Amino acid sequence: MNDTIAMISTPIGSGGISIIRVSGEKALDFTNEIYKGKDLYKVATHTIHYGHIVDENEVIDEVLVSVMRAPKTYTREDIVEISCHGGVFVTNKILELLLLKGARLAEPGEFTKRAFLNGRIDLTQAEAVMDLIEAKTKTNLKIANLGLRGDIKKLIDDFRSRLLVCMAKIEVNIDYPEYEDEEQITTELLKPSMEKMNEELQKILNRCETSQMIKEGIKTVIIGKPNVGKSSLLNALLREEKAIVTDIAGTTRDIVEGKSNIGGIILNLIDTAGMRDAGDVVERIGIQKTKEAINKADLIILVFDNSTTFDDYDRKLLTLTADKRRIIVVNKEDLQAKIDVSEIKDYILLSSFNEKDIEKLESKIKQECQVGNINEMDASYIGNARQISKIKQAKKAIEDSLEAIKENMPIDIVSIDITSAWHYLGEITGEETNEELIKELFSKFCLGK
Ligand SMILES: Nc1nc2c(ncn2[C@@H]2O[C@H](COP(=O)(O)OP(=O)(O)OP(=O)(O)O)[C@@H](O)[C@H]2O)c(=O)[nH]1
Ligand SMILES: [Mg+2]
Repeated sequence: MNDTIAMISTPIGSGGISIIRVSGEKALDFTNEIYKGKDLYKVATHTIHYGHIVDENEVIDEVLVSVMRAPKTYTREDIVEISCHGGVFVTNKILELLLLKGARLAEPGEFTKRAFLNGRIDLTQAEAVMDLIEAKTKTNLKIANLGLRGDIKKLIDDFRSRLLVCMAKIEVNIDYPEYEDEEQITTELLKPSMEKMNEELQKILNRCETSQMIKEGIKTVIIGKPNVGKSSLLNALLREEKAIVTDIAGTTRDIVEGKSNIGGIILNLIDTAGMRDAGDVVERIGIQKTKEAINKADLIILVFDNSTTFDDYDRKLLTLTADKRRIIVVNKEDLQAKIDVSEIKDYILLSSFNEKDIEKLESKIKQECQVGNINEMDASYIGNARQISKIKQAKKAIEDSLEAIKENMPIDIVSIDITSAWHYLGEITGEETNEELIKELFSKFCLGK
């Protein structure tokens, strides 16, 4: 790991400035060789210097160079950042000069990987870096920042140290078996702590659906028979005329998608073809797609029309979505009511033309998906699939230990389960890790990060 890496850290394209980042033992050497200005070895750390990048004697660009000496840097190694003019050619040229001097092109995420390998951050913080870059809403941003601050690490470390206390108790018991009944006493002592941890992990897992919705957005599918106003509702939620709206039944024939941000949460909206007995092939395919969309949805908005009678199609849709998280909308409130709502339990009556109604629908969506108040969200809203799967494994091991205690198993059997729970949680923070995982995880990062 001792080689020095270099990469362009800003997006490739024309812009005000581009930044080329160099990290490693020779970061200052390589930069000094292509930089005309102060000797970078003689400047104070964390300072910025004006000068020129030169190729032999030819000036390539006028730049600002930031010098950050180890260990207080992103990677804990010496880092130099060259801010040059934001042209594709000039940026590449500077990178090329650094490579010619002996720097190696950094792999995606390699700077962050070094931060991890050098012990500045743990894996949850590294993953939070990526979440922060990808954040599309203030909720995403808030949760990513909690991760970056180390709150997930703290949460997991706390579980691990509690498990360690249990493991130590067992160790003592195994080392001093001469005390009679000691084994029985020890397992009974362990039980309450293991039960408590089991409950707490369950709480985190209960939230993970919500957390993933916060992270990925709420996959919301609008369904209803033809002409009830599904596309009108989609357009209203998107504040954009995305789908075609006409008074002809069967207007939407293919899936129409759009994204909207409702106060910090992304709605991934899908408008579908009106469900009814399929007339032609195109419509049949549309309906098939609708069924698939329903299966994958986090939330269904089922639309009925206030101005028509409640019929068998409506009834069918009510049954089809009975087990899904759904909101029932009775649309076209402004028209004369013909619908009989006796079969519908919980619904909202609205008009897709009314902005206030749309805002009400948005609050209802947040309430239904329990993503209401972002101020209440803390690091236990773990939305990372890798971390969740490890929590599930750890919880399973804790359940097994409780089972073993219940069955009066020997204490070393109980110990095996507790130790594996401790290992699984260690994989979340990266204290327990393997080469493959690290490689896979950082390869998803963007270049130059
Ligand atoms: N009066 C009134 N008309 C509405 C309202 N919402 C939609 N409409 C009208 O209802 C008709 C059908 O609307 P669409 O949004 O195309 O309905 P749809 O459910 O997408 O229909 P298909 O794509 O054919 O399944 C259009 O003429 C809309 O202008 C409403 O709240 N009030
Ligand atoms: Mg439509």
